[in-house]
Amino acid sequence: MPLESSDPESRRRFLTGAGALLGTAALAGVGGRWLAGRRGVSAAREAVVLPAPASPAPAVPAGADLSLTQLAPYVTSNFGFYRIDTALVVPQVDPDTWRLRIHGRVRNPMTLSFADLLARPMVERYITLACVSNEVGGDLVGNARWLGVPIRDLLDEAEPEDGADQVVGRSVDGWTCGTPTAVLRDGRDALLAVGMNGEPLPVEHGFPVRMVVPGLYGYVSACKWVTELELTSFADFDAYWVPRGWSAQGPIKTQSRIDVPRARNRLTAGPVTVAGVAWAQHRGIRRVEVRVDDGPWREAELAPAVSVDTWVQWSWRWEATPGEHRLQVRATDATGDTQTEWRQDVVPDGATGWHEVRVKVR
Ligand SMILES: Nc1nc2c(c(=O)[nH]1)N[C@H]1C(S)=C(S)[C@@H](COP(=O)(O)O)O[C@H]1N2
Ligand SMILES: [Mo]
Repeated sequence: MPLESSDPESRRRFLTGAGALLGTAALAGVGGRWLAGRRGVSAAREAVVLPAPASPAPAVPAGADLSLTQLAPYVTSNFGFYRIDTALVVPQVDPDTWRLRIHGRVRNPMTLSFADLLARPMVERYITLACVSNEVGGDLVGNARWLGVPIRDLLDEAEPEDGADQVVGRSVDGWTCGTPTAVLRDGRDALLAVGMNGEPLPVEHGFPVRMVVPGLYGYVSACKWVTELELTSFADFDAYWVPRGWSAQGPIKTQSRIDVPRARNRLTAGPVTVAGVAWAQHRGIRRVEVRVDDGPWREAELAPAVSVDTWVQWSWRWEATPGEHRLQVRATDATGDTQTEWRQDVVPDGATGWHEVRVKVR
């Protein structure tokens, strides 16, 4: 993922290139299983009937979505959700033959079928997912309503051994991510998800089953087409992106983005709504501030959010004066830490810095 460009298409191209290498390896091994039967699973997907959640998602509070043109909606549609993976060919996994093995350093290894999974009590949560290769101001972040089984319950049954501090999620195509066992067991809504916004997972988002973990970047937590959870340690195993220069640990960094106005928009002097999104999953956003041309920071208004696990929309009313201006934004998370101005590249563990937009006012 050494992705330099902010153009999503060039990211995709790079990842496709990486996928080509991976695909060759996968053909020889575990990947053969799904590539052999590649006739498409859209019919199987449409036949899936998702169970009602035992614990439904909280309602989206009134006002969570400011419904402004150009502002990312509070809930991202499945169609509009960013996609990042190394898969040259999207894995087509038959839910009837899908199995999840929980194994490695556990006292009780387990194997679950899709029916076993669907028979368990499901929870439904809004969780914002973000990519570590999202640049400041980038759009590799989205918020969906996920339906799934708490990973914590499965781990409790499998009984990890002491020292098994890493859970490796392994996809049918051989891709791996490494998640701290402690994070998966600390009570947050880490899910083995089967549903996304009321539908079975779209195939490109991991059908039939993927992981979703609030507060961690996708590359260390959000394994799509997951077929194994292997208990091991960080000392003993490096997941896919780690030998490629990325950090083994990937907690989400607090970020904020200006969606309105857009760069180089031409505005007229007078009141202008400045708005965007901010996220610090599992910590929550306490404050968003905006400033114009190095002036004083002004506190933006925060829209309500479902929980600390989602992003939040913000808005600020600006009395725009004629000329060229620079708008900047920064967020403070609920622990009191303010987003740093320090510009860091996405490698090795996520970009930092303030998003800014330059506009012309007449
Ligand atoms: N099997 C598999 N799962 C994967 C990846 C991958 O390359 N292969 N990429 C991860 C990364 S880097 C991110 S950010 C999220 C993106 O999930 P999405 O495509 O549903 O948005 O998936 C994660 N899960
Ligand atoms: Mo990612």
